[in-house]
Amino acid sequence: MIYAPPWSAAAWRRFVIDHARSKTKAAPGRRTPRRRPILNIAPEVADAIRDHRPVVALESTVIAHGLPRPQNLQTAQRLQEAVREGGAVPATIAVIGGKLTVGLSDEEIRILAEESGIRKISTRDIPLAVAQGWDGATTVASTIWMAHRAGIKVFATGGIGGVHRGSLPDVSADLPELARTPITVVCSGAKIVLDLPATREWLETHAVSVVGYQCDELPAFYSRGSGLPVDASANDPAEVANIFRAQRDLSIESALLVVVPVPAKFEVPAEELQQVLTTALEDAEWKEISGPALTPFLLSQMAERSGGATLRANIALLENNARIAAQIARELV
Ligand code: PSU
Ligand code: MN
Repeated sequence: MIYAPPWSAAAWRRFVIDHARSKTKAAPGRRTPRRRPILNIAPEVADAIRDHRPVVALESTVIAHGLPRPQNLQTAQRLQEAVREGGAVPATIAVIGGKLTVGLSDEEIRILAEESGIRKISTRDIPLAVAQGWDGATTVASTIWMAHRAGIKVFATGGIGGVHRGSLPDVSADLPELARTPITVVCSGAKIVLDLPATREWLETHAVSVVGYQCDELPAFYSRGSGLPVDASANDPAEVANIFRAQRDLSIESALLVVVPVPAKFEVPAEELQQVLTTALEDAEWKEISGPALTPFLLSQMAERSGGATLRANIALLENNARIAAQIARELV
């Protein structure tokens, strides 16, 4: 089966790519172009998509807000290399000057990693960012929104957002976006800072299939296990590709969530994390930190209080996921 992006499929992709390549010219007698490109796709990425070569999308919130400097910039570059080592073209995604950009330049990545005041852009922010010309890093939600519309089939990250703990209901926009975006998402589950059982239930309710990559338990990010079940296991990239193809053949519109445990030698056992986490959560409540600021705050607190162990685990799993995502993308062309 030929994989079809949404709306009028091939025509849409041609429109997006052709318009991203050449500057849109105004029709004679008109002051502004009738149609503007919706996505700004880097030529290398656009060529790979058009020629049906493997591409892996990467998010940028993890660069701008999820990791401390200078490890964030190094990791962003390492993730792109890991995708290339795995045999695919990397497409790191963000919003640059209001342009929805698929495939960032080295300079754009540096800006996201080093400048202050970079926004965190979720799906609801996309139209605001476009209209007001923002610079911003994209979350899992907004990254897969763009990646899918560019015709990319595989996305890699560290951890997805989920249902937060606490009395105020806070559910990441990552979850509803996973429920309506047909793309393969490779990650290491959701972070321990979240309510993992509630997140697992949400995925089930909204029909997002969860496949354990060489594992039969949902990983808990820094830890290899959570005690929560996956829906099926896959042993290699070809098996994952098979499941995604079945989803597309059935016109299922949700993502395929592929969960990969952190490499064993970087694992931080869940019991060790508990103390660190409890303190970080108390701190967040004391300082009244909530909304989009909560995830980055908890991550940095935990890295500090674990002597860097959570940070090393985070970087190791990101790289591992990027490499596996590339192998899956190769099976899907
Ligand atoms: N998990 C990480 N690091 C991160 C994030 C998740 O280990 O930086 C980011 C991702 O971009 C994810 C976002 O999409 O946090 C979720 O934020 P929120 O809970 O505000 O939706
Ligand atoms: Mn939130």
